[in-house]
Amino acid sequence: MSFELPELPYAYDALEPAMSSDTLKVHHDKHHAKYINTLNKLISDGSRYADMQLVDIITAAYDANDLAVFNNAGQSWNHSFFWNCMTPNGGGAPEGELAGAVKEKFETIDGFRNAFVEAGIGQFGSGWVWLVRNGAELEIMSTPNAETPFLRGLQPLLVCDVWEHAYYLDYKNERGRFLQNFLDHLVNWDFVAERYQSQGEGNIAAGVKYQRAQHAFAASGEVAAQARDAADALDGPEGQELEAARRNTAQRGR
Ligand code: MN3
Repeated sequence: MSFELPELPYAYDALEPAMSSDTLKVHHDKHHAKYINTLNKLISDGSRYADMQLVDIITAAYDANDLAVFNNAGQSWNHSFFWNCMTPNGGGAPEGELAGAVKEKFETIDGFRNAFVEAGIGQFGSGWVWLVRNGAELEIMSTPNAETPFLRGLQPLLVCDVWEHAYYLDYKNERGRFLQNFLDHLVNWDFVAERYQSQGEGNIAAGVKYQRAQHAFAASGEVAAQARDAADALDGPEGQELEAARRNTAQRGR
């Protein structure tokens, strides 16, 4: 299988001035494109990854500590997700049920904002800052380089790229100011709310857990706990939905 660079869901200049056209062009057309092109070379003919969906490649390469494949596959997925997390005239505060969950965890919207910015600034070197769903609860976390929360069973809801290439042209060394502007003007809360509501379809963390359990079950007749996980996942009401969702979301970068 070979992957294609997804088109941005808006024009290059649609996020100005919070994110310049120059930044978006280089970031999408050069950086994101390079990850996808490199991945395609690494997984071409005969590779064990050749027939896998993107999320399965990420999980398998991570579990096998296959860093070149993992980094390029992870970055391919993370960037697709990141583009969807932004929208022209975005930002502000979440609404409805998601707003309630944010307040339950962070007390106020400002509490959430401060924690998100702090986590982004605190990520040493390159990486990503995320809002994730951990069961019923929301969490903020950062990941280094190409890592992604669904590998740890956490459902990604929102991400901001804090690699320097994401903000240096516009904000120089001021990562905190970039994160403030991301929250003020760019966040696509409708997309985040949609991710938050996703239980079966779109719940990539559950999909990955299910997939890993299946692999473990196939690989060993002795791993009783994992076999039980797989059986539970298959028998559960969400089993079939998850399998379909895993295929869909792997392709859509969600
Ligand atoms: Mn980037």
